[in-house]
Amino acid sequence: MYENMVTARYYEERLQEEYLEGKQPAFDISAGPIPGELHLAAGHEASGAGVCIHLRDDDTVTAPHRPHHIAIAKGVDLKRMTAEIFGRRTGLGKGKGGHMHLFDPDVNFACSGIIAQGCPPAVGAALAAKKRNTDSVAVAFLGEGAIDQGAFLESLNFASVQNLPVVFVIEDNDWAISMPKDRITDVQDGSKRAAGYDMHGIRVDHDDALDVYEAAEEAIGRARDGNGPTLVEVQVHRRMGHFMGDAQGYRPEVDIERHQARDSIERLAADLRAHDVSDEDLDALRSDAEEHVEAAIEWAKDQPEPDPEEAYDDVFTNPPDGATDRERAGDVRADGGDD
Ligand SMILES: Cc1ncc(C[n+]2csc(CCOP(=O)(O)OP(=O)(O)O)c2C)c(N)n1
Ligand SMILES: [Mg+2]
Repeated sequence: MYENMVTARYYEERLQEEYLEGKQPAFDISAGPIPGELHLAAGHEASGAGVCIHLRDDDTVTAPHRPHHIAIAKGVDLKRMTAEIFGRRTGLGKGKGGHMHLFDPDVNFACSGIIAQGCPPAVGAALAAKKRNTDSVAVAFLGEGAIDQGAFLESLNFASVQNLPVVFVIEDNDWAISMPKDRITDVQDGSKRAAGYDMHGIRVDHDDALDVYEAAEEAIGRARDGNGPTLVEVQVHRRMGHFMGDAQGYRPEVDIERHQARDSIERLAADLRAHDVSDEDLDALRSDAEEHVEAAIEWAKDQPEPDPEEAYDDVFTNPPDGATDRERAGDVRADGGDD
């Protein structure tokens, strides 16, 4: 878990540097090697690592718009993921999805920029696992800002009524962009929503990786043993802005300091030292992680850009009846639009 967490943290720090290149002095979101929005997850690491350590490649994970720590913990190929983030042709989605749309079928990982969108597909994967009589499970991660979305609430209901092997993990970082949690819901403990579906609910109220590990062990074990779904909420911390370029004018300085002071990585390091893991061992894990990240970034930046001729390839499936050959080939939009 420690190796995973330091990899994720260093990855975010390096992406932050790469992202800002070419976007200054006036912030230009479309410029630089990583064009578009970038949501970094520094401070969320305990949740991804503590949950995904219990998963196998054949288990499914869906993640939201802040996905990197979860993808890393699930074992997504770091080189191809990084190439995707840099918009390169050898990226996971041939450079067309970017950082919010990472799909790795080798380890059954997907994420989406639409909040709570990952819940129904995770429930679908769980239903498929049940019908196939396998013991694989699915986990849907979402933010606390998404817990009033219909997609989430309907997924809880369906998972419960069908007794599906799925776990929902709410990452509660107190904020949904600029909106504090207490302004969007009167139920501050999101895991309580489980009760309305006769489902197990657990809240880990601090982002201690070992406590997340234990909560996830119980939840994933229940799913794998055929005993149905669980809703887990983990308190995490948003150490950065909502996305890169967010000046956070809405956020009290004291709140930023509180989130930055709480570091689950330092906490796990202290736990490991208390169990006689040496500083040298921790340093070695950290430098291996840094090398791994640097190699992925170096590789990604060397990869070719996509060919504009291929812009529409793989974009449409199942063109509607009546689509022309040109539309089928993806040359123009099947609904007649030309943009
Ligand atoms: C269905 C939908 N509505 C609105 C948005 C715009 N949006 C992007 S992120 C976000 C807030 C997400 O907050 P939270 O779920 O707490 O995740 P966090 O960013 O804190 O990790 C919103 C409203 C969206 N992406 N999808
Ligand atoms: Mg949030």
